[in-house]
Amino acid sequence: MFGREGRLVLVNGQYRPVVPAAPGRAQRWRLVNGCTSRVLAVRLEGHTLQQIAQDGTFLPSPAPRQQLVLAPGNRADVVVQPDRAGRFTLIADPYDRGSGMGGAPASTGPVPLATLVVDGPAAVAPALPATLPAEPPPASATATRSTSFRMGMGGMRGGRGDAMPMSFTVDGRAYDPDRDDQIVAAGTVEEWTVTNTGPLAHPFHLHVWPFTVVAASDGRPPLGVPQDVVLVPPGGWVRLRIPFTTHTGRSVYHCHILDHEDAGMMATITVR
Ligand SMILES: [Cu+2]
Repeated sequence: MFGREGRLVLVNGQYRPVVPAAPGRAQRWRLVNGCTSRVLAVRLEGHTLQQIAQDGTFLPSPAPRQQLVLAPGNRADVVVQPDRAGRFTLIADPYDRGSGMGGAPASTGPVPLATLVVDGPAAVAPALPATLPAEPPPASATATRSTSFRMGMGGMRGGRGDAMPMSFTVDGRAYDPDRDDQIVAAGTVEEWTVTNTGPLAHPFHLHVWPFTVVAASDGRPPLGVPQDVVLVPPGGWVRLRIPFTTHTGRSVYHCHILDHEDAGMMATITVR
């Protein structure tokens, strides 16, 4: 129900690798949450992560983060500037993904991911640029649309005692690649409200057309730049602005918890 989480979290295929660094020398890390279900709330002991990009596009300016929350599929570029020698653990803190239908909480951790080992002669860290080449978000939308992630309770089938599987759907329908779920007129900018009717957070991922988050029901401040995965809080919603101005064609959107997607929490979108 929560999506399977592996026993180990690997970094570049390695278990708790060492990342060498020199004091004062900046490193750019491209963090990708490639986990099937786990939300990674990442922090580096003794350091502030300077986030410069999300899902491959620049933020307007470097944003200092004590902790960076990455849903499965999310990416972030961060600059790490160690200012002293020492060993510092990169940690994924427990993150509350909500709960399952029976109320069991979905949270694990903390998980040590890697160790930054800083030693050697000190260098002077260059200053980060004050502004970054961020794409401006679309100013307004010309159409609205709603869609919802739904998780249904399993149960016993009428008297025969067969267990019915839980259902994972978009708008109550399991994925059918031959069905058109959303048809969008090419050239429009749409505002989508993506709701989550269940008690567990689902990461929404739209292929092909990046979106800018306008607001979220949990009050998270939007990043204000295009991204392609956003966590929809339990019993909540996110509002997205999506320019369908670059490509026509057919694609999909889905929950980025792979077990949910595989069970049917995916839908088609056709832009024409
Ligand atoms: Cu999901």
